Amino acid sequence: MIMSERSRKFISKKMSYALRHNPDKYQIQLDEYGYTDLDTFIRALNRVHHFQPALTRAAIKDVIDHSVKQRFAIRNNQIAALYGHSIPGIIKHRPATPPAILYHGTARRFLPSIEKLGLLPMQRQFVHLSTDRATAIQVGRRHDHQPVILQVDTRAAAAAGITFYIGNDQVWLCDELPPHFFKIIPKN
Ligand code: HQG
Repeated sequence: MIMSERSRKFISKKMSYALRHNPDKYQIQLDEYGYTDLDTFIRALNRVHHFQPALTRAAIKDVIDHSVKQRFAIRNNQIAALYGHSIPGIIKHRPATPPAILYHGTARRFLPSIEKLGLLPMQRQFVHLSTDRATAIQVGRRHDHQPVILQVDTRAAAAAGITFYIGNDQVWLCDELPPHFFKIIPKN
């Protein structure tokens, strides 16, 4: 099967939308960890979007395998988005001890609010953090061509009772993070 990068991106966006933001539109149910039956999911995507040729398991796997970001997981014939959710019921993630330092890339225009209120989940269920600076810069560039990089002291935050959760190898999640647990650092 040969699929263009454009097709993969289109399918990936629909997958993210269904699994992170609007499962109701697809009439799929997510379990407490965000998983849903893979065949039902594929049928639902085909029903809503009329993919031509119809979406198959192989196509979904192709999309996942060709992505730099590990957005989805498949296990026991079920699929989930690993982070990014905005649906009302909180999706559970595995609590774990993160690396001592994590990063968050954001826009210059958000700084006054972030410095005052801390990092908030905003439209999503959790604050998203990156394991390395380069990834944080990429994340921040989605909001500002000259993003600001924040360095998070996860040990201090954990000692203060903040729980961190694993999204994937590069993405960590947490609830709101008060300003004294992070500082602005240079981009290189
Ligand atoms: C900012 C993408 C004002 C926050 C990425 C961010 C990531 C505040 C924006 C994942 C604030 C929310 C998530 C406050 C936080 N006042 N602004 N108090 N606290 N913010 O997109 O972290 O490609 O919801 O700094 O790679 O940018 O979709 O979160 O700039 O992993 O797979 O509010 O989404 O992955 O923006 O990105 P977002 P994010 P995908």
